[in-house]
Amino acid sequence: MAASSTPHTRPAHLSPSPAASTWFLSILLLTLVILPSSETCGEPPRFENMQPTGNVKPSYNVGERVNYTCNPGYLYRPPKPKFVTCGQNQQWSQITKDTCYKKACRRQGDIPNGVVNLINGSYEFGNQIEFVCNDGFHLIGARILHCQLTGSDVHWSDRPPHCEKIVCAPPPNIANGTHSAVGREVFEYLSVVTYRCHKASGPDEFSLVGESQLHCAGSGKWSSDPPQCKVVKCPFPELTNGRQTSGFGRKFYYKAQVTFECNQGFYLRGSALITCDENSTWQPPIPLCLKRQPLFMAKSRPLCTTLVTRHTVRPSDAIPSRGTSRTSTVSLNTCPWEEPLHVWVVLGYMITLITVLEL
Ligand SMILES: *[C@@H]1O[C@H](CO)[C@@H](O)[C@H](O)[C@H]1NC(C)=O
Ligand SMILES: *[C@@H]1O[C@H](CO)[C@@H](O)[C@H](O)[C@H]1NC(C)=O
Ligand SMILES: *[C@@H]1O[C@H](CO)[C@@H](O)[C@H](O)[C@H]1NC(C)=O
Ligand SMILES: CC(=O)N[C@H]1CO[C@H](CO)[C@@H](O)[C@@H]1O
Repeated sequence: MAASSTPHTRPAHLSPSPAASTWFLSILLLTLVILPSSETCGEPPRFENMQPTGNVKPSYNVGERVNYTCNPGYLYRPPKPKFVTCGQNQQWSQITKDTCYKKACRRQGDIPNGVVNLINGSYEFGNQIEFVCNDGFHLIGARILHCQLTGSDVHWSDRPPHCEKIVCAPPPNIANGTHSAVGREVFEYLSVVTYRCHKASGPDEFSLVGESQLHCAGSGKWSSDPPQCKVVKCPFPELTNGRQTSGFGRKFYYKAQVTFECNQGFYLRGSALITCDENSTWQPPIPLCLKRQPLFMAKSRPLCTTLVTRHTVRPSDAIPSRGTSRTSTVSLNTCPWEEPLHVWVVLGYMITLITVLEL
């Protein structure tokens, strides 16, 4: 050990004197001759996949051989040496870790109606494989298998799964409605049923609330819950100081939409568009028309008003839900200073023109 750690290059501070060099070399030679442990190798190299066989000594003589044993899960690949020899140069002979290679689990092919994917590219232990069923089939069992070590051998973590054809049980029946496939027992993957509501016996129709179409999806489940058939009727949408602008009708069933507008001098708080929801309430709620409050004009110029003439053309009252009423508005402001700027510009131009003509 002492010899092998002696530096090969002489320290810089000794080089100027030839006498010192000679003395140093003598000591070195003497050391090599006296110490028998100089011709040895240290411990043999270690690897994650193989170990030196038997007990490891701290040092080995030149020519001594150390055999290797593959770790559990690894197998010896013959052409390469499975041992190291301590050489004259106190170095172990070459050995690489691919002397022992990973064992592989049994090859696993595709399964009926499904395929296998090699997640890590091979069947070696530590790796995984994944099963995927073809469209219209669903997997029963373990989707992923691990190639794992059991004792000194490797095995798959589970049995391969199987792919089962997707079928659905008949879709549920609903109150006051029916579906398009009553009486059928088995539904293939992706088959569709359509629900509809019965004709109501009372004055109000049933509305279909929810999805009208369901399809047989993966794992044999229907794509959604069945719809409901129920009477949905929102109250008449009344708006004080405002009026309805669209969605006229006598009855407001599920999803009916109405729009509003406030009268002149009022502003809308809330949504101008409301929809009748499944619980027979307007969403968002009916808005409010609130009086405009001009902050500084109200008191200083009480004389300013807008004269408004309105003509409303209503569609035929017999079919109120068809068409919309039209309103034409003519407004005249009593305060000229509230007129838009272009009026003043035209006025100024005319005054200038008259003045120029008189000159
Ligand atoms: C190494 O293995 C060889 C052949 O398998 C055998 O002859 C030899 O005795 C073994 N050496 C040691 C040190 O175990
Ligand atoms: C195999 O691949 C999976 C997914 O990429 C990864 O999580 C896992 O660590 C890999 N296993 C090995 C042994 O490389
Ligand atoms: C209707 O009422 C039910 C039960 O009170 C509630 O769960 C649902 O969210 C309501 N629907 C809407 C659109 O508000
Ligand atoms: C509005 C409503 O739910 N109507 C009828 C629906 O069907 C059930 C029974 O199937 C009746 O009890 C309801 O009156």
